[in-house]
Amino acid sequence: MRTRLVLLLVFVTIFAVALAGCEPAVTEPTPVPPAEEPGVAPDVTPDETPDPDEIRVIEVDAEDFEFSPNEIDVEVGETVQFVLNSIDDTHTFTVTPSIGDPEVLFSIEVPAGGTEQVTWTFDQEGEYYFFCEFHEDEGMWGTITVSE
Ligand SMILES: [Cu+2]
Repeated sequence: MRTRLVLLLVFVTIFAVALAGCEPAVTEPTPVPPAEEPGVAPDVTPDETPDPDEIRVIEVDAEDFEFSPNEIDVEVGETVQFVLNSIDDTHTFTVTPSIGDPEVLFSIEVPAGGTEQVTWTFDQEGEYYFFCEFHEDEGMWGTITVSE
């Protein structure tokens, strides 16, 4: 009687273990990967932003009572960034609509060794004038020709 019970227990145990051991193999068929949409790649749109409002940078050196360049051509409607580099002294880059016109459109002052910049859009054609407020009499001036 006792041996039977032991045998039964052993049998049950073996059966349970066998069942448990089989279970994964039976209930887990070969895992099918969920629909992962292999075509979906990270967003890789090319970073190519065309800039219609491109700003032209014009560097102007102020040195020895001269601007270089001292003749600048600009198209009507063009936006220009002037970068004034002062080499040897404090200078200004002062722009008027024409020679002798008291109206100052803009003016930047730069100490020796410094750099300043100003961005301006020329909406009207004309012969603009620029000069250094300190050294105009020494010939420190130039022209900006704005044309179509
Ligand atoms: Cu000057």
